[in-house]
Amino acid sequence: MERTFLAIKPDGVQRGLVGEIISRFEAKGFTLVGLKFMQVSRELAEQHYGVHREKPFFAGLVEFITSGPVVAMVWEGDGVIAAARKMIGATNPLNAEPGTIRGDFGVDIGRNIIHGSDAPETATQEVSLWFKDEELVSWQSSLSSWIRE
Ligand code: DAT
Ligand code: MG
Repeated sequence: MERTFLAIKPDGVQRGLVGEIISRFEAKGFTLVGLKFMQVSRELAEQHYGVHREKPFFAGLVEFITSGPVVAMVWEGDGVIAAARKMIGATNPLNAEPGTIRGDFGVDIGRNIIHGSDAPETATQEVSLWFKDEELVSWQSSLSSWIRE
């Protein structure tokens, strides 16, 4: 079953958007299989954003993601990787459509509330970077037959 890694960034936590954001993925019909509230180390931040190492915003990005607690999550369901990216919206919240998380709650690319894996390969990498196998729980909601045919 497809899984993706999502993280509510320090701005989303500080602004009290944790419940709202989790509610959206629950209501959509995806399944939460991993969840932790944590302070991100510099090492984890640099690994997670390694692809952006050469970018001018890299130092600020690492500073920001380590500036306060985050909510790290793994969500499961067919199509969850692409659907979560759509629900999150464009990287710059000013370009993100209303109805998306960034479109509804953000105005600044450096405070864009939530991270979501962008493809199957990165989802696999990020899930294993952030979670140990034993921290992930396979389960099926009793509502599943009302969510998928
Ligand atoms: P996304 O988070 O939509 O996958 P990304 O992978 O291109 O976007 O960049 C990772 C994060 O880096 C992004 O959420 C915010 C920050 N970022 C990206 N481009 C930026 C820029 N031009 N200036 C400042 N921060 C930027
Ligand atoms: Mg990205």
